[in-house]
Amino acid sequence: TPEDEGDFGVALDSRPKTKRPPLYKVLILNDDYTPMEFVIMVLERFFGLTHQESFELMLTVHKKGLAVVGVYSREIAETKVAQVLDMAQRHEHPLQCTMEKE
Ligand code: TYC
Repeated sequence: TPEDEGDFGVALDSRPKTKRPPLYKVLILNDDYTPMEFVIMVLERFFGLTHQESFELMLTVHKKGLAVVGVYSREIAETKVAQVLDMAQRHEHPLQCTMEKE
């Protein structure tokens, strides 16, 4: 252990281990075909944003190419990505959504 072993290699480090699980950013990517209203609806439905917040974030993605739409544990992030991709596929829109470790 990092400290307090003395000459004996005995673990005397009493600091609690507080390692937290990694968080993942969920990102939405711009494309030329997905309707703006569809992106707004997806952000409202799956990311708990208001219509106003969703409108502004959609415009950020439209102008900048991508944006982080939320930060979650791995399992929740995977679910959000799957929900977005499934909804996009079912409406035949090319909207892309991915996740990235923080
Ligand atoms: N660029 C799209 C359009 O002009 C709108 C759009 C915004 C698409 C955000 C995807 O993640 C996106 N219809």
